[in-house]
Amino acid sequence: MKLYYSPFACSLADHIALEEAGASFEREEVDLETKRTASGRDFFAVTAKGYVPALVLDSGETVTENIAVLDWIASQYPPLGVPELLGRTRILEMLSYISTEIHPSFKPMWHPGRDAEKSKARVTLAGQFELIGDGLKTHYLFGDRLSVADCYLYVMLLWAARFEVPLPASLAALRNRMDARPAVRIAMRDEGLV
Ligand SMILES: N[C@@H](CCC(=O)N[C@@H](CS)C(=O)NCC(=O)O)C(=O)O
Repeated sequence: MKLYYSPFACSLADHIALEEAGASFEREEVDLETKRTASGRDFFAVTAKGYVPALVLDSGETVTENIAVLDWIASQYPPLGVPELLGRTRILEMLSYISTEIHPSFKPMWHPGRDAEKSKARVTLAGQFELIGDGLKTHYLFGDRLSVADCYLYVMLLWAARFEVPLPASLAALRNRMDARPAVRIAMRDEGLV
C-alpha cells in the first residue's frame, strides 16, 4: 500500500497511524501547489480530488478522506480502535468532529495576512479544543491506549502550536505524550519535520 502525503499536512495523521500499526507501506510526497508527486506523476491521476491523504491499497483501490482512511486503518489494525460496544461509533464521532469542525477552522491560518480572521479562528479553535480537552482524564482520547483519533487530533495540536492557539492542559499533555512515541518520531522524521 502507498500513502500519498504532504509534510505537516493532515495526512501526517494517517502516516502516524500506519507507523503505529506497524503496517508495511510505501509513501510518496505530493507537492500540493503543482499537484505533482515526488516521482513526477500527476497527482490527479491518483485522486481526482487532488488533496491528501490518499491511500492506495494493495488491491489497487484508493481511499481518500481522513475519516475513511483512519477508519480503514483501525479496521485492519484493531489495537488502534476502541474495543467497546460503541467504540467505532465514538471514534467516528471524534474523527468527524476533527475533520468537519476543527480542521476547517484552521483555514485562515495558512494564508498570509487576514489578521482579523485569524484572531477569530483562534477563539473558535480554543473553544473547540476545550470541548474535547475539558474533563479528559485519560492519557489518550479513549483511555490509556492510543487510537486513530489521537493521531488526527495530534496533527491539530501541532497546528495549534504553530499558529499560537491556546490549549487546555489535558491536550497539551496529550501532545507531549504523542511527541515521545517512537512511531510518531519516525513519521515526523520521515516527513522532515524534526
Ligand atoms: N476532506 C479532506 C480534506 C483533506 C485536506 O484538507 N487536505 C489538505 C492538506 S491538510 C490538502 O491536501 N490541501 C490541498 C488542496 O486542497 O489543494 C479530508 O478530510 O481528508
